[in-house]
Order: sequence, then C-alpha cells, then structure tokens
Amino acid sequence: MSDLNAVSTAYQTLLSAIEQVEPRIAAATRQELTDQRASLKLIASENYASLPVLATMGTWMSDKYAEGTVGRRFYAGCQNVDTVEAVAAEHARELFGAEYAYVQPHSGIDANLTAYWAVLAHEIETPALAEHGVRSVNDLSESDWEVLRKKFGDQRLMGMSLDAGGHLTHGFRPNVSGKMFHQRAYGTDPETQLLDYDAIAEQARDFKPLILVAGYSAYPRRINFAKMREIADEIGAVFMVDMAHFAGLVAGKVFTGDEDPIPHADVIMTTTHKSLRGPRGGMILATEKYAADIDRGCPLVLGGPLGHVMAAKAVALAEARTQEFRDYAHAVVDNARALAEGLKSRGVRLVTDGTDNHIVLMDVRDFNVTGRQAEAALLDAGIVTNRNSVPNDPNGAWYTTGVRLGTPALTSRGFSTSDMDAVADMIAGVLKATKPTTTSKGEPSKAKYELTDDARQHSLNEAERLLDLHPLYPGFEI
Ligand code: DSN
Repeated sequence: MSDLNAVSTAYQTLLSAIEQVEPRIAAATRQELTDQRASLKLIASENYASLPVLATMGTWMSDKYAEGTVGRRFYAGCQNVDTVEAVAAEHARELFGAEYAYVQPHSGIDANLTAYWAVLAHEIETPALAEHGVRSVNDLSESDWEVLRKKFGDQRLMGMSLDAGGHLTHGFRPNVSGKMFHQRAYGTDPETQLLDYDAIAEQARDFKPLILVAGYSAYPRRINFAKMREIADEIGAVFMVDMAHFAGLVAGKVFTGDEDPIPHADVIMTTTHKSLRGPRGGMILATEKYAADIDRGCPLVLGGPLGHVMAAKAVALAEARTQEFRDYAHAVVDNARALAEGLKSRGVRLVTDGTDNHIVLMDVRDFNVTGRQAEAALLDAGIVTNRNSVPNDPNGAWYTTGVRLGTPALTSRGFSTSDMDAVADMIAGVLKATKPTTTSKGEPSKAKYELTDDARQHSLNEAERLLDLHPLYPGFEI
C-alpha cells in the first residue's frame, strides 16, 4: 500500500468505532495483530494476507444476499456482487489456465462437497435415472436414492490415507464425504514414504472408484498428476485434485508440467487462504463439462455467497498474477528445503527424508516424545506448529508421532534460507531438551513433558530476534 500512515489512521478510526459498540471485540482484534506479530508461525496451512486483501473484506459487499450465480440470482439488485464474482472468476481462470472457476465456496470443505455433488450429478445421469423419471440425482427423492443405491451399489471414491497425509474430506468418516462414498485409501511406500503410482494403479483397478482424488494436507512431496490421470483414465474414473495446500505453488509457477494439476484433472478444489495468501475461503476450478452442475452449488450445498470475501479473493488472485508472487512461491519452497536440511543435519528424522513443497513433517520418535509433547514444548519456546500423524503412526491420531511445519507464513514476512536454518537450530534444540514426565504407573507420559529453562529461553530469544528482523506489516500501526 502506498501510504501506510493513511492506512494506519483509517484502521485506528475503524477500531475506535468498534470500541464504542463492543470494546472486547476491538481489544481482541488489536491483540490478535500483536500476537500474530510475535508468533513464529510454522503452521503449514496458515499465512498472512496482504492489507488490501484484509481491507477488501471489511465492506458493505457483505450486506447483499445473492444466492444463485452471476446473472441468475434469486434476489434483485445483485449487479455489484455479479461484478465481484465475475472478476474473481476471471482472475482464477486466467491465473490457473482453467476453463471454469467457481469462487463462492466458504471453505475448503465446502468446495470439496460442492464439487463431489456436482460430479455425482453429472456422472450418474444414466438410464437408471430415466427409469425413475428424473434427469439428474439432484431431483431424486430419498426413496429413489435407496433404490438407486441398491441397484447400482454405492459410489466409490479413492483418496490418500489420513496417516500418509490425506484429508478428512477425501472420504473419511469424520466428514460427510465418508458417508456419501465407499472409500478406499491409498498410502505411501513403506520404505520411501513416497506415493507409489504402480500400487495406486493396482488398487484402483481392483476398487474401480467413480472418483480418484489426489491432494494432501501433510505430504511433503509433489504429486505427478499426469500419472494419476493415466490411472483415472484406465479405470474410467473422474480425476479430482484437492490443491488447498499448494494452490499458491501452482499459481506461482513452482508446480508446472506434470506437477500442475490444472491440465490433468477434471475438477480441482482449493482453499484461498493457505499458500495462495488470500482471504479465508474456497474455490473450484473445472473443465467446462462440469460447469453447469458446479454452478448449482448455491443453494444446493452452500449458503448465500459472501460478496466481501469474493471481492477479497479477486484482489488476492490479482496479486498472485505478479512476478513478486511468483518469487514468493519459489522462496516458500527454498525455505522449506533449507528448514529440512537444517533439521536433518541436526539429527531430526523427516517423513520422506525431506521436502519439495512447502511442508516439512518431522518424525519425533527418536527424541522419545509424542507429537503432542513436541508441539507443546515448541509452543512454550515460541514456535507455533501442529502435531500430525506419520505413516503407520504408533501413537495414533491424537498423540501422534509427527509435527508438521510449513513455510508460507514466515516467507510472507521475508524469512530467508539462512533464517530457516536458524529456525531449524531452535527446533532441534527444543526437541533435544524435552523429556516426557513419568506417570504414576512408572511409564513415560504421552502428554506431559519437561523442557529445560535454558533451551526454552534460548529459543524465545532467537524467535524475538528473527521476528524483529522481519516485522509483519512493517509501518502499519494501530
Ligand atoms: N486445517 C487444514 C490444515 O491444517 O491443513 C486442513 O483442513
């Protein structure tokens, strides 16, 4: 932003106005900025949106109901929301080279469910439906569904297993996708912990899913989407990619050719707030074939579109077209590699032995702590991460054996590869200085731990030094 003083003054005025109505909200909002500024944030799914993106969310575009799609709304007076949605979709199509873009989903889960429903609606227009006198699954009654499910068997979906890094929305029970589909998960090679495309192909031939999903939230490697497409084609499956985590690396042209999902997948779902650095929300890209069915997302699956958030998506997508964003995306991966190398050289075991995206997944078993203990000790030492399963995790999904790290947020603050080496040193130091406490049964606790004061204080000092070197929103004062 050109005049940060003016922007700061504007935000100060707005916060004073909020303060008059509910001081606790103004105080929490101010405190959140202070906390974010003081946080060494390594949560792989978080980032910092630019001030223009944040400012775009705080307007009266929020006040309009606009169910439907551009030019076909269930409410009058939607001309400005039409403009916002059309501009955001245009930027999304051009940035990613997609035939079609739907920018309404409010989150990644919403995007995935909308996309699944659209694929079901499109693909199950068979003579069986005609027998029921209906054109599409959207018109089926509950009893029609029962008949259809019995006659044809339930629909099948294949996605990456949770402990290998897949996501709940890829057909797992805690999400409704696990109730919509029979799911079979593919994992990773037990030795290398990498995707094994021959094994996936074999499973796919056996299971014959309607939908093959690729994508992850905790796999520290790239995917060969051309190979996944071949597998989908061989069995006649629809190929869907969830790029929620790495959309910024696709937009920033880090993932190109076989690693770019857009030319290979039928439907691509994403969030907009992770590596893409936009507002909190979701988005779907697809081939034209699925456009009409995805356009039915609201009100079929989604509540009314959020005009202010779609506007902020448009601003973020416009930012992502720049060389500056492409440099940022490459720096995210360079920083992840530097973090991985720094950790390995200090004796930390990594899932897949490294990274070639924005994620580093530590396996902390060699330090005799659980992921939960490591996560908490790192937080005590000023480092914000989250625990995560590793393949075949001996501690299960609650305590876990892994800690996930990611570089999008610190890279937004301007951290370099040498800063990431300093961060690796802090993390390794904390892990080495953390021990589980002993339970009353004389066993090592999975939750409680002790971290030495020296290691904690050293890490806190280093965090402060690095954060001071790279302030968040420098010059912006509230
Ligand atoms: N919460 C996101 C993440 O942390 O990866 C996925 O839902």
